[in-house]
Amino acid sequence: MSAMTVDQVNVLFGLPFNDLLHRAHVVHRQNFDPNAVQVSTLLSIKTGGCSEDCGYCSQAARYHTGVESQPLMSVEEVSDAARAAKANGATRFCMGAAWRGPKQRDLEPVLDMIRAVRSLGLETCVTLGMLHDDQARQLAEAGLDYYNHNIDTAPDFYAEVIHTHRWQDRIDTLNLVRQAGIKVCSGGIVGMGEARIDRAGLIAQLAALDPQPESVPINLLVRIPGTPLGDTPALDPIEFVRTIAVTRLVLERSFIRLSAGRREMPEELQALCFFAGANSIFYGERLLTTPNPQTDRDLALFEKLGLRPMSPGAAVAEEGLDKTGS
Ligand code: SAM
Ligand code: DTB
Ligand code: SF4
Repeated sequence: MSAMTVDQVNVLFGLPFNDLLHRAHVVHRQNFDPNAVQVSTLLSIKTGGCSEDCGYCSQAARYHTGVESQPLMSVEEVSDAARAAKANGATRFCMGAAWRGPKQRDLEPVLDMIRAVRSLGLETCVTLGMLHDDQARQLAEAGLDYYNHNIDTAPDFYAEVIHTHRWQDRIDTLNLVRQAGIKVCSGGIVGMGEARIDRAGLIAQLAALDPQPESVPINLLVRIPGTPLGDTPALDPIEFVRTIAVTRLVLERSFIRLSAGRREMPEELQALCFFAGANSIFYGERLLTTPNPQTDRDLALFEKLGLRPMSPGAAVAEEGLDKTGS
């Protein structure tokens, strides 16, 4: 679907639930194997002590969240973690650093990590904050497959949550990533106290990226005590499913990752999200600083739902693709 206005996206949010889920599922089947889920494992390669003030984040130095700062890991430690992730069935390895953006002396070891993870036959993804100059090109040269950089929320709501950088700075980095030929992973967080129109704004902005991001993580806020958003009321789970369904309708060919917040989601809620068009997860017992579901629970859920992990690079699966949408 081509880019839509915020109001058009908002209309989709207001559809009767059954109509919305049916439409989203038909679009999902037209573009993907509905029973295959892309599986990524996340590792925090540098934790805490971040200069930024993102109101949801456990790693901002200014909030007292109990997260212990840890310096950049060694290439060997990262390689070991990637090998273990591969042995557990992950096909993509995502490395996250709590930086506003990397300094050149930080970037060099990260380039080595990318080469090392790639050499194991895993897809690579990093999320390092804002990039400048030719950092994106250096990442591309090291063989990076994906750069994760979330626009997080609608432009109008952004300044309610983050004051140390601007929404437009995120877009500027995404443009550098795209120009360097790296695939884009960009999504956002819901459940931060935003209104539905802000969720529509987030999705409309993601859809307006040209080309649209290959991967779209939808995070449900993990409420971290000590952060400004630590006491935010929970988002209604049905509204969360609607968010996934609308994202599928508007970003027809993007992978939609059911990201943070899965640990608090009952199986039936996750199942509805997979039906509504989510087809990627973080797999492994930790996100960055908070727990993710146990791997045996995820495997049991896959088994119950007849889902299977997707092979790497299968952006549009030929097998099982249902052009009729039936
Ligand atoms: N520092 C880099 C940056 O901000 O881009 C990379 C790491 S940052 C932790 C990556 C993303 O994780 C954020 O943009 C946000 O979307 C997500 N995130 C962080 N804390 C979260 C939380 N408590 N709940 C849900 N998502 C969160
Ligand atoms: C994304 O969209 N979600 C991930 C990853 N990209 C880097 C991070 C989720 C973080 C959840 C809170 C934590 O563990 O600190
Ligand atoms: Fe820093 Fe990223 Fe957390 Fe913001 S989201 S405080 S930039 S680690």
